[in-house]
Amino acid sequence: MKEAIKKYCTSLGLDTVGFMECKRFDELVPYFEYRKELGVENEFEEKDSEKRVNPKELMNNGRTIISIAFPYLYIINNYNQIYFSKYTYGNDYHKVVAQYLEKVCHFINELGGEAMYFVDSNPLPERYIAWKSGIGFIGKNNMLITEKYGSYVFLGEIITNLELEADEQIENKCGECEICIKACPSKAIKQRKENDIGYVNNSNVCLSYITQKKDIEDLWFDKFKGRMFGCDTCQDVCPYNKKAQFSSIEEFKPKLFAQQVQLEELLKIDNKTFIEKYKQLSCGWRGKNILQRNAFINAANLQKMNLIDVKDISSPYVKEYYYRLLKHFKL
Ligand code: B12
Repeated sequence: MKEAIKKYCTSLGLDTVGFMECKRFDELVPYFEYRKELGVENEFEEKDSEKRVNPKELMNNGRTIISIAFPYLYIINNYNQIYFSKYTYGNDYHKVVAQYLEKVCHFINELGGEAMYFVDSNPLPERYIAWKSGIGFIGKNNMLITEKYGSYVFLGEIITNLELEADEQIENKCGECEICIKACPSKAIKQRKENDIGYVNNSNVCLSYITQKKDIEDLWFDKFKGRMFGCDTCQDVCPYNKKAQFSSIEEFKPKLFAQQVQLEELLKIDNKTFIEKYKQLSCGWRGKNILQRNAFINAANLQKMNLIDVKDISSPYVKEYYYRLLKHFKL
């Protein structure tokens, strides 16, 4: 049955699939507590630590977890002054991955098994599961890095009550390389110290988080450096991504307005434009105001605040950033 499931996934264009036993991750408990002590836990992380380490909380008769990688790379370099991160060029991965996983679940049902699927906004430690399922290793930048597609993959999981043979995990291949640590603009990636349990990167200063965070301090205004949403720096510099293969998942094909940022449209964005265009992207879940704010911050960095007419700003939240930016950049 394992081979039948892998063959079916391959027929969907998913050729990076791994299997692990569905069990409680006791080894993660001290790790998550250690991160809590260090204050590097992020507001977007699951709060219920038992749910994080015990997949049986999600499916109590679960016997196997299947981890599937969804490659999304279509364009390597984006030389525009203002740019979205690669993972938000195409259709929202939460929806796309869910559609594929649903098909695999139906296939497992036909084999007589029960199956539940998960992608992103769930308590499962997806990268850890992917590592333990043998589809890649976890780099110093905390990214799950696959052989074929590098780290430019989304992850999705299926828990099933079928007992399927587990795969071998792949050991870390970073060695002495510290390119991502040096390249991270906000020093969010930490050297692993002797007594560190696992990586303790501080995602609270990760620029990907800052572009998604509701309330940010002025000190971040100069650090956006063209980032509209998300950050790819630690991935773009990773040697394992130099030979990353392009995706063939049609739904992740870049949309022109995401590939080439329409600054004036984003500065004056209204609900209609947001719902028709940007809500369809992986950044859509964070809402219109965060996108408009980020457009303001990038316009200010490029001395293009003249493109903004304060009368067009309907949101008090965005208007507050408008005046903070004028003051911060002495405009
Ligand atoms: C919250 C979150 C964020 C937050 C916080 C990230 C963070 N703290 O890691 C923010 C907004 C910053 C973020 C950013 C991004 N995210 Co995000 N995010 C998540 C989410 C929802 C939870 C992650 C989490 O719990 N992190 C807590 C840490 C501790 O867990 P972890 O990152 O999995 O780290 C594991 C390893 O360190 C591992 N480990 C490694 N070595 C060792 C050794 C030992 C002994 C032990 C015990 C453990 C251990 O254990 C950890 C636990 O799993 C996951 C989905 C999920 N449910 O997992 C997506 C997810 C991790 N994000 C994803 C993506 C694509 C991104 C971005 C690349 C988007 C972008 N371009 O901006 C960036 C990458 C930033 C980075 N370098 O991490 C993908 C990653 C895919 C991949 N190839 O790795 C995921 C899996 C979503 C998905 N379904 O595809 N994200």
